[in-house]
Amino acid sequence: TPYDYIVVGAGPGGIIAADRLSEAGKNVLLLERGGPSTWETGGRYGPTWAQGYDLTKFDIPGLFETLFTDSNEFWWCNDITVFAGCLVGGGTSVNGALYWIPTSDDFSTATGWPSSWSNGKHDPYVAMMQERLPSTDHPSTDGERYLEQVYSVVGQLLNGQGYNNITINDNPNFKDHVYGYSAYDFINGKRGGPVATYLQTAQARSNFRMEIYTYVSNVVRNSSTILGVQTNNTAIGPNGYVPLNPNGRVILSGGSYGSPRILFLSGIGPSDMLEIVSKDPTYGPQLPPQSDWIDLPVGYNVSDNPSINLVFTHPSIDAYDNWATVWADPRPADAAQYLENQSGVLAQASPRLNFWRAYGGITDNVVRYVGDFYLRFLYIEISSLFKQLQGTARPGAASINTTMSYNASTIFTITAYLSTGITSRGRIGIDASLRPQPLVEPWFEDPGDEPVLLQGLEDIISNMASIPGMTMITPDDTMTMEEYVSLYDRSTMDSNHWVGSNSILQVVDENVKVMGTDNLFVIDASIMPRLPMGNPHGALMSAAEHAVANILALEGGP
Ligand code: 6FA
Ligand code: ABL
Repeated sequence: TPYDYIVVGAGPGGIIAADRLSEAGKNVLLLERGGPSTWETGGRYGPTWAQGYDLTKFDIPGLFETLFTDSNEFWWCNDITVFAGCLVGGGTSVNGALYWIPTSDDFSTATGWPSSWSNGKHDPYVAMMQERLPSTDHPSTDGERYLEQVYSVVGQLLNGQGYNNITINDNPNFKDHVYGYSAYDFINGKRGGPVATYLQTAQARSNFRMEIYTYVSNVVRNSSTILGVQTNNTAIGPNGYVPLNPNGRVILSGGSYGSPRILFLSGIGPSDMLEIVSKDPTYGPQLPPQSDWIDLPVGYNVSDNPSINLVFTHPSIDAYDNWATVWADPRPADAAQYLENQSGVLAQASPRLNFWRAYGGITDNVVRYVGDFYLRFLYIEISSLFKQLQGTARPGAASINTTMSYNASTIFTITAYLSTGITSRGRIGIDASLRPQPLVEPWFEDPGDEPVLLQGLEDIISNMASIPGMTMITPDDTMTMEEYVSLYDRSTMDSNHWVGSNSILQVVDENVKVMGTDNLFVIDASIMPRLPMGNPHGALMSAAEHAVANILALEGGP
């Protein structure tokens, strides 16, 4: 059967697109290279302690940290050199699920969005997303909060720096000197996200079909017109080829690394990348003739938050065994509580507190009154000097570097990220084996970003002496913060928040159509021209709502 729409990649972008297209009555095929994730999708990889309860590693929020320490790592894309989820749900099946309602700045022209997406025009799509996917800062089904010692200690620290404590997603525009409980898109104490919501409504429709373990190498085109997609799945079409209806459309949702590769293999992108493809014995001969190559800056303008970890101890902290026992040998009472009704420590991923602070040229410092607090409100216009610091605090630590002796059962981490306003940009491309990877690493590529993150880190610990018993063990007392930052292994500054490789207004137009084509679109993190203020998947999902609405409204389609 030919399809009206073929969507490539079942991450958040692809799932939301496929759901809305099928809701509009279109005949939709969603192709995903990976396999199932949560129990609901057919996934069966769970801990022995949860056997008989229909729960996988991806369902149980408290198993989040074990994704990085398990030797069976089938969920990561094995041909991409950074962390990327290759399974149903993409990144949203393996991420920390921190979920932030976008700020009005996240879709401003100052951050690279078209005016048709700015000045309130994006707001309806944020509302649509929230209706499908509410956020919670108390994911345990009993409404209680667990393992909150990190919140108390870091909250006290930030109070001393003039921060205010708010419910973050009730005040999305307040992102300066604020902190609050970590918010998630977990539902009923389990991983929720687009897989538990949008994908379920799509799958209930007869005009929707999903094929897993189906890898799309390229689109097949006649000059500017896409005719179909080439896959490795010979069960869905002759030689794996799937055709479109005559006026059908393809939407690429393979993520910030996956979608650029499909474009390169389809003859779309900078000529140095297309030359690499042309030398490949399998894919070179399938490239369109050079006269049909479409020269677009695919892979440029890439950003990811530079992030740096600080590790501390405090006698009040329960580091939860650094999450090392939750998979094979969890605390029995916590496992029993979780199995009984999805409540307790294991109903939440590791983060406990998130905070934001703005640095540099804020254009409006108006004090506005909210609830019991005075808050500084960030004006919509962002000057190029302004850079946003974001922090996440959690029990445990991924790595510790100290000669000091310390009590490992009381460790906790503060990760500081630089987001909106960073001026560093990198480049994503492919190597001779066609594996996507960073060609230019984006962290601190512009020398203007490093001093701001350094200042942010120094401010975070500025009043540490006022918290009795709080000790920093990485960096330890043998090193200044400046030395720590300058020696920090650049490749470990990866925050997994890659955006920009198919930036809107550069590679895709305001309707997310790939420039120079008639019927090829992109809906995933790669279209976001700048990092949003928080971890990106909230802003990405409202962007997907907006993008698919534009596509449906665009004439000439099926
Ligand atoms: N974002 C947040 O907002 N909060 C978080 O807590 C958070 N944590 C993490 C995290 O802990 C990790 C380890 C990672 C990797 C990411 C995190 N993120 C977080 C970022 C967030 O998950 C991503 O920004 C978001 O998932 C990006 O969504 P996209 O739709 O752009 O792309 P995905 O990579 O999620 O999905 C692409 C899908 O396409 C995958 O399922 C992939 O298998 C499939 N695909 C790719 N190429 C394909 C091809 N050629 N053929 C078929 N399928 C393909
Ligand atoms: C995110 O948005 C980041 O992309 C993740 O890196 C982060 O998780 C989650 N949210 C939660 O804050 C961290 C883990 O807590 C670490 O243990 C792990 O080493 C790191 O991801 C790997 O990048």
